[in-house]
Amino acid sequence: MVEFTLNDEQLALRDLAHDFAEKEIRPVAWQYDRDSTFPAELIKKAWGLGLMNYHVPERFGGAGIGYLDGVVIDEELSWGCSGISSSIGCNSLAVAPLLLAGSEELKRRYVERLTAEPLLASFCLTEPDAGSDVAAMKTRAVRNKDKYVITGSKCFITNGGYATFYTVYAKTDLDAGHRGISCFVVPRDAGVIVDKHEDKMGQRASNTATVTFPEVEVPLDHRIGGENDGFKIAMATLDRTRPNIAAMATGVARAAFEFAVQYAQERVQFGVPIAMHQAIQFMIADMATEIEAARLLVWKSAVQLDHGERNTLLSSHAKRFAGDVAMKVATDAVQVYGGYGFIKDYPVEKLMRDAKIMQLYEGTAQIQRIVIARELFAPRV
Ligand code: COS
Repeated sequence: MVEFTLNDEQLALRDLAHDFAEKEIRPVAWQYDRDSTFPAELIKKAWGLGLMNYHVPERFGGAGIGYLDGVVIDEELSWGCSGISSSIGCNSLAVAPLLLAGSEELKRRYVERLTAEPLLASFCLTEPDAGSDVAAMKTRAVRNKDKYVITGSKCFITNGGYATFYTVYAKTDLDAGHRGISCFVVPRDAGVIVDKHEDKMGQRASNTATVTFPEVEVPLDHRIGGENDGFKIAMATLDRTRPNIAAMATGVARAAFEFAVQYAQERVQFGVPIAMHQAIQFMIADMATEIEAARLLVWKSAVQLDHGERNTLLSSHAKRFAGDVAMKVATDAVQVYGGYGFIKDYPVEKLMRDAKIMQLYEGTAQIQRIVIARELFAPRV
């Protein structure tokens, strides 16, 4: 049977996340965007409520909730503000490789720290010359007796400036392309340098940094999974986290849609609220349909994970579609506001800027189409 309804626990999680978004995130979201304020206090509160690290199994101090539960939370938090929600949600991306392939000892030592204290971790994959083309990375990890020496630089790292540890991808075999990458956990105090805080178009409350590893040494047991298994660990991680980005995109779209509906009922032109004009109605109708469709893909891609199935195709469907929907709906919301939509005093201008990243991070809309086409023409099992 196909179920499109949430159970009581999921409804309670949704209410908890919505309440937090409405009462804690929304009141500061536009100010934090303007000032590019990192939401440290909100992160602590979200941690206290269990809205962070929620997939971490109970034996490591987490709630161990499912993937559908997670995307329901993320849509609500991003309805509040996707910059703040990126900051709150980033730990899930950082620990996914550890949960997937890390040793019990590494999980105890690192994952458990995040559930014991409101600390942050970051996922370090992207480099200046290796964004979509992961295998082109230059960061390398050289084995030296009982240590790996990691040298290189990673860019666009969410929470990079505030992380206590990093999950880092580096070449362990320079000649083996994607088969020569390994994944490591690197504590910040091993000598990691945070170089730069990016001044971004949107999601300005989130911290995006360059993180450099100048011959940073980690013990051999800090490798996550087998040597040279890193590329597959990265891909499997993204399969698990792209539904969350798609959920966040749906939350941004829903926020823009709600503002547009409200404004269309208040704004009078030609003697009637503009909601009475068919041109506006059609835009609003399309927004509503697209948001519903995005959410269905998000839920389906998450439920597939809850069933223990590989979700590469659905994860990319959801990420591609919901990202494009967020951009279109937010742009149309600005259109409904007319000239006022272009002014920072009105809420939709921020949402349009925030929406853009949904088509970029965790794999661009074009990369998602590549994944979809490959899965269709040559499905992997
Ligand atoms: N799960 C497990 N393994 C996977 C996988 C997945 N989802 N996708 C690919 N693989 C495996 C393949 O099976 C292949 O294995 P073999 O070595 O046994 O042949 C290997 O990984 C290489 O796959 P592929 O040939 O598809 O690799 P490409 O270098 O062509 O890269 C893309 C594929 C472009 C899809 C990948 O590099 C990608 O997703 N890039 C975007 C990265 C990204 O999202 N960056 C954002 C920053 S992270 S926040």
